[in-house]
Amino acid sequence: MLRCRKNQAALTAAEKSRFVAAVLALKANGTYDQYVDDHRNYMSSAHRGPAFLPWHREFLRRFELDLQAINSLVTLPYWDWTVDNSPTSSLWADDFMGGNGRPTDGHVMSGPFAFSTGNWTLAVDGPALRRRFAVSIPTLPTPSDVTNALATVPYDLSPYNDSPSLAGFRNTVEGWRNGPQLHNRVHVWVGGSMLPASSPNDPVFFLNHCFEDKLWADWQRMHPTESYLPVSGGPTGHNLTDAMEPWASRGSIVTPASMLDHHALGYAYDTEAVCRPKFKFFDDPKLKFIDDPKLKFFDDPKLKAADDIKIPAFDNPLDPLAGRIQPAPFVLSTPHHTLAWSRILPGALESALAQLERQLREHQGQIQLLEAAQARGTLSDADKQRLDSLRREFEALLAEHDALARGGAPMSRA
Ligand code: CU1
Ligand code: CU1
Repeated sequence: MLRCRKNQAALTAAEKSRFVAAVLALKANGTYDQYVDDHRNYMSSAHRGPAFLPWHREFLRRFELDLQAINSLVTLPYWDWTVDNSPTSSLWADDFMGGNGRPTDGHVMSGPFAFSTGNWTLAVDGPALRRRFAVSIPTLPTPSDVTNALATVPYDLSPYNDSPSLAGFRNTVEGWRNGPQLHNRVHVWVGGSMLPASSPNDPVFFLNHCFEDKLWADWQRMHPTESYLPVSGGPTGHNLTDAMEPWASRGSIVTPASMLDHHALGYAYDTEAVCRPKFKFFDDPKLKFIDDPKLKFFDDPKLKAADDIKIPAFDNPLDPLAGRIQPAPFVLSTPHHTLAWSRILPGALESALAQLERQLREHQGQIQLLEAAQARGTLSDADKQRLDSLRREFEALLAEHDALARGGAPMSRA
C-alpha cells in the first residue's frame, strides 16, 4: 500500500502532533539516537558522491517505518524551503519544530525539542539543540534554484565527488556546485546542530532531506531516459549495485539500484496523481436527499474506468419513471461513501476519521502483541491466522483512513 508524504505546510494540527509525539517516542526509546550515530559514522557512504540520494532515501524510509510502528498514521513531512523560507514560518511554531535559538548560545528555548522540556537531550554535540537561523548565510534556496536543479542532467558526472564545478543533478541538489546551495545551504541557514555530522539531532533534518528525496523523485519523472550513475568506477558504496553501509555490515543488502523506485518502497508525494483526491464532489442542494433510505449507489461504467466513482441515485415515486433508478446530478466516491454523509452532517468527517483512528490503534496494539508472541515462538496456529487477518484488516482500514483524509478538502462546484 502506498502512503502519501505531505508538505509540512499542509499538515493539520492533529498530523503535526502525531508526528511530534512519534519522534519523541523514538527519542525516549533510544532509536532516534541510533539514526544520529549512523549518520555521523557513515558520512562518506552518504555524502559527496552519487549515493547521497539513495543513501538518504533508505535512511528516511527506515526512520518513517520506525515512526509508523509508534503510530501507523504518521508519514514523513517535507519542507519546501523555497516557499516556507522565513524564521516565522509555521514550521517553526511551538506545535511543531519549535523556534530559532537564543542569540547568546543558540539554544532552542521553545517547542517540543527545547532542552528545558527534558525530552530532547542530545547524546552527542549537546546537550541542548541549537539553531542560528540566517547567521552563516542570509537566505534559503529559491524556486529558481530548484527549477534549475530539476532541469540538470545527467544524474552525476565523473569524478563523482563534491567539486564546485561538477554539474550533475546529484552534486547540484546536494549543494556543492557553486556552494553552499540547496541541501547544504539549508543546513547552513538553520545553523547550530544542523552543521556537524550529527545533524539528525535536529528533527528538521528529516524534513529537509524529505524534500531532496521528493526532488529526486520529481527529477526521475521529468527525465525518464536518465538513469542512476555510475554503474561502476565511482567511490566504493556509490556505484549502482554496491551494497551501502551501515546496512551491508548488518546483513541487509541495500544498493542504489534498490532505491530507484520510491513507489516500490511504499510511499509517494502529495503532488503525485496517486496521492490526490480521486473523486469529484458536486456541491448540490439535492444532496440533502442523500440520507433518503431509498438512496442507491451504482457504478457508471464510463466513470468506472477513471476510478471507483459511484453515482448516488434514489427512487422517486413522483417520477414518471417511478421504480426505475434516477441518477442524481452529482458523483462521488469514497470508501463506504463516508464522505457523502460527512457533507450533510456537521463534524461527520472528523468523527469518521476519529473512529477509524481508534480502530487502527486497537489493531496496531493487537498486531504488536501477536508479533511479540511470534518473536518468542509462542504463536499458535489459530493466532497466526488471527495475525494475518488483523494485518489485512489493518491495511484496509488504513487505506480507508488515508482516502478519507485526502478527500477532506472541499471539492470544486460542478
Ligand atoms: Cu546526510
Ligand atoms: Cu543533510
